[in-house]
Amino acid sequence: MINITTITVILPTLNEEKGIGKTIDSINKEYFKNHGWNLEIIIVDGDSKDKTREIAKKKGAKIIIEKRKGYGRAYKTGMPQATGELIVTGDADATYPFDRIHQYIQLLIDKDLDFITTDRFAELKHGSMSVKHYFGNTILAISLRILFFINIRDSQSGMWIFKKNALEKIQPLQIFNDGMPFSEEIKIEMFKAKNVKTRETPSALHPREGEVKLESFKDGWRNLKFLFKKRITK
Ligand SMILES: Nc1nc2c(ncn2[C@@H]2O[C@H](COP(=O)(O)OP(=O)(O)OP(=O)(O)O)[C@@H](O)[C@H]2O)c(=O)[nH]1
Ligand SMILES: [Mg+2]
Repeated sequence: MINITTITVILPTLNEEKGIGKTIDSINKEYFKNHGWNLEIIIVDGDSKDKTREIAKKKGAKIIIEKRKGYGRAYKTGMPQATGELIVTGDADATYPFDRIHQYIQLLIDKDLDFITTDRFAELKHGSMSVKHYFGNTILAISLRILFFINIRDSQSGMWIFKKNALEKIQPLQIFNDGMPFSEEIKIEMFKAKNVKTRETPSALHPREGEVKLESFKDGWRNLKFLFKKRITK
């Protein structure tokens, strides 16, 4: 049984002034307080040119600046700095259901799991995923299942809930991909690791706030190539 004093929420941010406030506000802080958990919020900011850092700071978040580009790079810098026994991740664009993270945390505790990934397909809100992205995500998820025998539906979900010490049971963070493939890579590493109890849990996806940074085809193709390369070299 894990003893929790602090839970760290890590949010990578790049010009997310429209989503960061809503994302932080939606966390059920009452539940944390009632359970005696400190809530540490860290944003790993890619040198945003808008009000992202200002808003996050006002809402009590710690700010780490990581100028090196990349979604994965942000997590690689942020995760070692988490002081919590548990880490929760997700985009800062108000797409992920941060209002439900206390439920996922409770599930992790009750079932004594080490790593939970969330399935956005269980509840796609209107306008949250274009047909193009749905198609791309489906191909990537099927590829992951075939290549690595990991039975998950959503290989690209960016919301994970895990024990910080699970990071010691997988490959070192430094060798993870710096870009979007970080998301599928952490799932492969956790689901394939010995002594890491994993689960995918139904979740939801809301429409994005703020500008899109993803380059659908380029990033989708990169993710797919990454899967094949990892399969061959592992
Ligand atoms: N620090 C940092 N954060 C980044 C970088 N690129 C993206 N992010 C953040 O990482 C999260 C995921 O990026 P998104 O642009 O939302 O990618 P996505 O969810 O695949 O695409 P959408 O469907 O448009 O939401 C967001 O919170 C971004 O602000 C980067 O280079 N550095
Ligand atoms: Mg996003």
